[in-house]
Amino acid sequence: MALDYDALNENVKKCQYAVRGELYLRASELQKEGKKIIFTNVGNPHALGQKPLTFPRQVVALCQAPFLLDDPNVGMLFPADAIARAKHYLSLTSGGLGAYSDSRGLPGVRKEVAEFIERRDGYPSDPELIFLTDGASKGVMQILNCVIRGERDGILVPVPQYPLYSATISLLGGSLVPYYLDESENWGLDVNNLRQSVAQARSQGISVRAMVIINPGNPTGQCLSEANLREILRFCYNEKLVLLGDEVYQQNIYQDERPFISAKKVLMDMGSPFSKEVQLVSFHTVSKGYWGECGQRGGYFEMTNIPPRVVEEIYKVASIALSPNVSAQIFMGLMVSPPKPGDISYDQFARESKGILESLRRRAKIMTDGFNSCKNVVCNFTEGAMYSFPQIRLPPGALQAAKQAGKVPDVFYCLKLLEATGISTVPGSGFGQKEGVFHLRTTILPAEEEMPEIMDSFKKFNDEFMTQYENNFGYSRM
Ligand code: DCS
Repeated sequence: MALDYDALNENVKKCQYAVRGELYLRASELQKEGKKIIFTNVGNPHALGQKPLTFPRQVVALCQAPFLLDDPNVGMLFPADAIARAKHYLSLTSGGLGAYSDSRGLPGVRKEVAEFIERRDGYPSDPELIFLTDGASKGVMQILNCVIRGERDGILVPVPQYPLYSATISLLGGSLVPYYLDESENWGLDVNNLRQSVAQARSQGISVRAMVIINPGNPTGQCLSEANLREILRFCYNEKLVLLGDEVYQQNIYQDERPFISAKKVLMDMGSPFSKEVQLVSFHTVSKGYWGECGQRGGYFEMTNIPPRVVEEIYKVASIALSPNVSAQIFMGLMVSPPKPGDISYDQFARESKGILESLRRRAKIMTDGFNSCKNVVCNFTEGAMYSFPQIRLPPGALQAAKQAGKVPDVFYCLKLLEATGISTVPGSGFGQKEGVFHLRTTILPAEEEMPEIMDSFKKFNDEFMTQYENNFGYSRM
């Protein structure tokens, strides 16, 4: 039978997604047995206690329950600007939140996204080239689906990378072409590495078609500089690659030296011929930033220099799924046009969002400092995004013990950490890392007041683990 395991599509079996892999499954088991688990494996802020922003929830609540708008007491429960916004969004739909929208999303919301991009970058943006999606994931999958024709089509992906990319490329039967980020350069991207990766892939008969950048990085947390983005775009121009710019963490910046700058802005700044020719698709989401509305599943992508006939084809494919979530589209509309100074809800909105971002900034530092105080652990500062990705230098005794247990060394370490402390992380092998080098990923999302205790418990476990397995034969290499 087609759904017997042996008969399954091999690409489905090959595909791996570490964020919900072995560690997550074991953590869920332990939780069922009554152990307290700190889930730092997924960048899911509300699951770790982050409160939703008030204004967007008020607006969407009214859109979900439009009969409240007819209630004479509505003004006692909801501020006037939330009521006005709810009416505005309902007027953009054809039948409220229970009706499908256009498969590209509501035209009115796509216009708001285009206006946001124009304000952000200082260049025009066309709503016709913006598609709303169920989270950024669906957008990435739609575009990769259009790019990958078979196993000889290669996609350049950073290593370490977020496994959405490796998993989708496997699922679609394409080839992942890795380029390594340099840990000793704060996970910087060296264009010479890119050239080598492309040359090597070509020598194996792979035609490299697209390049992924994650800026700010997941799991690595680095922010790309403008100069680096320019080099990347020039490289894509020379090599005729579509650039997929994953910019879902653009609001999550924790340092001032390298603010977020979009690939679209850098491309437009470069002028002709680059700005007219380099093909770029940029992704964004409501799951990250200070919104963290992961469960709503809202996202968009913007296409630059993609021919109209191709846009039509992508529209056709999007149409097969009928419509992105309509309530999530409204979240996206609100994210790109939040309350403005002078609006009734502005002060509260600004206070809430600033509170979340400032706390994330402090948590990023507590985590990095905590990791760097541990024996045999080194960690680059989280410049942006939501993760910390420390390198764990495992002593030979630990490598041996892992081998005996039939586990990859970093999986072995993370399982021991989970059993000892309840901290659920993702082993670095799930994101890709250089041979013989080990990491783990945690989010920086646990509540700030719990952070010192979590880091103390990590340090106690780690330092004991290192002492237990240490011997005189050296370490896994840097
Ligand atoms: N791109 C990157 C780089 C991500 O980290 C994520 C989610 C996505 C896209 C997709 O997000 P949405 O589909 O929700 O818009 N990050 C996962 C992670 O690493 N932990 O949690 C989710």
